[in-house]
Amino acid sequence: MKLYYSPGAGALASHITIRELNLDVELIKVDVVQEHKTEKGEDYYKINPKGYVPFLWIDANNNLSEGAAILQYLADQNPAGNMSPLAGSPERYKLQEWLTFVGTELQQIIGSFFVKGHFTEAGLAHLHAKLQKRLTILDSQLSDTEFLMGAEYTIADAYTFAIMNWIPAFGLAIDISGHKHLNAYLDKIRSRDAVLTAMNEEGLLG
Ligand SMILES: N[C@@H](CCC(=O)N[C@@H](CS)C(=O)NCC(=O)O)C(=O)O
Repeated sequence: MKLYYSPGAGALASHITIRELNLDVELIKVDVVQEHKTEKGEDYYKINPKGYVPFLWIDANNNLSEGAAILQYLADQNPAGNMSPLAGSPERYKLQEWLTFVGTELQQIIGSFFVKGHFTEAGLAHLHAKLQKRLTILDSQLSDTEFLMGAEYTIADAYTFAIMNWIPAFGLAIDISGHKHLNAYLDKIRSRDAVLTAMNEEGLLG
């Protein structure tokens, strides 16, 4: 298998999961900001016509794009690693609810701050207010449970961390100081060995 990623992108969640589960996956860095080429100079659009990361090449006949799908595929490669409830279980649907929340709410709203110059002042204020509501949902969940799904650390946590990490990594002007449970949770995830390994491999530790 090969994971196409870009340093600090949402693909960090897949990278973390690979390290958590000791999966044998080759990592291939892609420039998705300017050239859309791999580090070997291949045209990335020929590999993944969508042009974005993450992208998982499984074999000559199978591949996956979209972070939430890739994360579930990776977790299912090592069920003993407990990063996802088993497919078909009621808990799996709850996990999918969280993955969808992270992908469509957190990732999309926080991603908008990369192009904040395109918004009016009122538009930006609306985005900030909307994001704070989403962060309150997370904070409230984490006041009751250690991780999003309860006591077990899952791919939904790796995904949340990867997206929330955009704020410090890219210096986004988003204040999360009012969400103490969320902050403690992110600190706990940041100190995991697999997370530090993946971040180090992406050159994110300075
Ligand atoms: N829907 C995709 C979105 C992935 C995405 O937006 N990736 C960004 C980096 S975080 C990217 O590669 N952007 C480059 C581009 O859109 O060309 C997912 O959830 O995986």
